[in-house]
Amino acid sequence: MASPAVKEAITKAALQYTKPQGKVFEYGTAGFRMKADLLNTVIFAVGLLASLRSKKLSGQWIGIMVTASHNPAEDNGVKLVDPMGEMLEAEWEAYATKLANAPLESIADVYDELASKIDVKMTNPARVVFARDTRASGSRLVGVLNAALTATEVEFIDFKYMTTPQLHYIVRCKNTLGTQYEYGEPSEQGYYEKLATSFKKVMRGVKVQGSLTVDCANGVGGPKLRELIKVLDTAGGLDIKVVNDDVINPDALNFDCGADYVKTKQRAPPSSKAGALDRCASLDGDADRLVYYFVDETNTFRLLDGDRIATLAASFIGYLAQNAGISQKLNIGVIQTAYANGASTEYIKKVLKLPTEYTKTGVKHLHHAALRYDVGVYFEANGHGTVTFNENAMKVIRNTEPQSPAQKHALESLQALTDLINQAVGDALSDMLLVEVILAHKGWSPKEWLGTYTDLPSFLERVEVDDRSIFRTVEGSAERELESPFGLQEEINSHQSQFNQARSFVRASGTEDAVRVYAEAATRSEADSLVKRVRAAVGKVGKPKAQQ
Ligand code: G16
Repeated sequence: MASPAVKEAITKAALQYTKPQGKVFEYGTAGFRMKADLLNTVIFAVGLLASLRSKKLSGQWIGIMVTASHNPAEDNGVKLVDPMGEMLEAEWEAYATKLANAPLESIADVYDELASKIDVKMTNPARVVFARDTRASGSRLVGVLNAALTATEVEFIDFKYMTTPQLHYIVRCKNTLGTQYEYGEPSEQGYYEKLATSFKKVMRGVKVQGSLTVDCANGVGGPKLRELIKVLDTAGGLDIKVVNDDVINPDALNFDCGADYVKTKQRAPPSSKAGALDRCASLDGDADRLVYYFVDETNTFRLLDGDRIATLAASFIGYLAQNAGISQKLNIGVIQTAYANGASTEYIKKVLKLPTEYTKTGVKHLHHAALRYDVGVYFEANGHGTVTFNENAMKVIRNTEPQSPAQKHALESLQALTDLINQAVGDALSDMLLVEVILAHKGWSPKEWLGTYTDLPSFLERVEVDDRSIFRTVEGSAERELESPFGLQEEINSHQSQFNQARSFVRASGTEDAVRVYAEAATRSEADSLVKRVRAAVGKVGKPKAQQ
């Protein structure tokens, strides 16, 4: 039971805020996300939940990130980070939802009821670290968070502006400090140094060719990338040109730039001045997503998305494991979602000869599936992902006695990769260094990378509907099949059957008030016709807002 004094403090603090009328909150794909002015009471509830979560885990540090990532500037959001830097345990999402919907007058009782239900020892300490992206609403929301953490007597540290993956890194470092799983120095500088040191190790003997232009979505990734560049200090010949790093104009965030823009529009940001074959990359607003691209000699835009990063990483790790003589001891798997281009899955199975699995959208789902492999490579097509190495993989890499200088080099490179990769969560800055390392080792330009397989033409559309909650997918279908609205899946199937190598699916977004429609097919015109037909079918049942 919470003490009467704490309950009183919670009620007093909560009543400073007003709950938006008639709004039902839900912990979605990546926490709570919506228009920033609706978020006060949700943030307050998240502060309370973090206190319970930390107490339940005997005072381990819990992270809270205030961000809406790829969403427009007027949105904001909040998500919780578990002790090893992973997303909040799924069962607790329901508790977050419950607290977020509790009336403010009785929120202290709901807090107390939850504490009993989850069997939290209330005398345990609670510790929280938090950070935010550069959105204008962030400072107000952090103020609300402060109020909730103070009322519940939580020890907390405000890390101010950070990328989402940096905060995940800090949480993992804090909880592993002084243990055999020590992950690094729990500071921003420690993060840069870990990346730079491992990058230098794995770049021994090779050099990056040409420069890399990085579009930072006018988000927190811009200033943080500049810090990383200082610490990297031209290691490996890396020459990064930072663009779209305006964090002063609040409306510039994710506007006509960033990874989501590039992936969904399949074009470079209009501001891009890159020439033919120039290597370019885009981050999203909180720097957890990364996509690469270039314009070829015929001025055609070429995208290298998350599927491409996954295949590149899996093939390189497989190659190093082979050279190190440990490939028989490591099972490597690749985790994708329904958005993965069919050609990438074929390539993974037939050329890389690796197992693949599909999960629902949301890195939290992919991460868990990845952990079932010694080396789990997971990326969403949108560029969000990483690689995990389990304890067995770490032991094999660390303890194998090299039989030749080549094996020694491969083992050392693998070891350095385990430090270069942010294993806690998808991290655009760490993923960018990983891609640069692999391209340098292979001596590839993005053109050779693109040449590994040919994507099926695809389209991803966003449709605004009256009520997206009616679009429910069949459990176990990895969101490839709808169970409701009734009849829509049959209609999608019938359109799909009329095109070659065609696939289409519909799912409700968990971060935006919209439904997503994906289609791919053998040719661009077939994919285009399919996406239009499915979009129209969604429109019929969902009554798009614009048509009301
Ligand atoms: C978040 C999640 C991703 C997910 C994306 C879109 O990304 O972390 O795993 O793919 O939302 O999800 P949905 O289609 O449900 O809106 P981010 O970069 O916005 O945090």
